[in-house]
Amino acid sequence: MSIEDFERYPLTFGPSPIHPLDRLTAHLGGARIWAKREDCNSGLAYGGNKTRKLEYIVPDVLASGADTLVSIGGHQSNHTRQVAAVAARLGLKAVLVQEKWVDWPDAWGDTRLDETVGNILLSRIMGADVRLDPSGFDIGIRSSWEDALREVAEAGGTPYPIPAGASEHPLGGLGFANWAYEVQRQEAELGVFFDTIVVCTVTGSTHAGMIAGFAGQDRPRTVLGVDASATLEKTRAQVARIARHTAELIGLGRDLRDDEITVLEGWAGDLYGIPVQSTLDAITLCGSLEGMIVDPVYEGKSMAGLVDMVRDGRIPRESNVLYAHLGGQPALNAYAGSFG
Ligand code: 1AC
Repeated sequence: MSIEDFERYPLTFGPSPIHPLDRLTAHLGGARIWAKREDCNSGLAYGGNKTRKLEYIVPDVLASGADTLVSIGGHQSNHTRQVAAVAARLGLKAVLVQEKWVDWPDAWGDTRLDETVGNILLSRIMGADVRLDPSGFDIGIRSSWEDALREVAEAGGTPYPIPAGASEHPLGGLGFANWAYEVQRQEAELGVFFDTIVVCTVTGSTHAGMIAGFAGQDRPRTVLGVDASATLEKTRAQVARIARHTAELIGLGRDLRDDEITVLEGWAGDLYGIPVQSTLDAITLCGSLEGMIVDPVYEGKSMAGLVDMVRDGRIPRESNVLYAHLGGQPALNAYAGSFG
């Protein structure tokens, strides 16, 4: 089997754009920085990394005869927003369990933003059945989600289970394994080789898929996953498991080495979803230098990691770095007070 053998239901515009970040590069005075933009990869509710994963899951949804996608995330989950969009596009229902993954009043002292604006607002607009749940953050399989699946079935529906971030779905790593091959084709067009990839990692399948996809290519490169879960060991274990599973699915033909799986600590802060000073600095740096918007939960943290690693030389000056923008911006609305 190879990635080409898997059916893909088109939800994206095609290859996501890659462009240089010249002013950020000049500001850091080091490696050449580029971005690959999953935040503008689709017309479905602003797209994002999960839209790519869902391209490989939708054929299984359609084959299953399901009428309801059942998924889970935090109140500001980008994943559940993209599930809601895909359900709307397919004419299916969506039941979304939205847990209280972030227990933090916005700087204005108001937690209600978290459950009303940004991603959750978009999911409601798209007609999803949004179910708030008081449980806190955890990247594992959740009983609230299993309850929702049972309730849909008991009500006569046919549920299709999509776990958090689509990560623990058996096909969840394929979207970003394919991304790795897409990067290789774009490199040939652009005449550049990205020796270093920087990506945010939490539930793991975006990062894991990339690892599996790049592992099958001739030229070695470094894939740096920047942890934003603040539950480092769980994320490390999940990335490794999904990367190995995906590598097997796409016929890599060898086991992944441990040194191909890198999850870095240092920019998550103490808790998932809570921006720290380096996150806020990275957000305003990208906004003011490049007009590129990154978010406080995911991309602000991976960008903070990139900035530090270029500055301190962990990413060498002669590197070509590809920053994976995964598209978390809608959550920014819930953090408005941080920028007031
Ligand atoms: C955590 C999966 C995740 C989301 O958006 O819900 N990235």
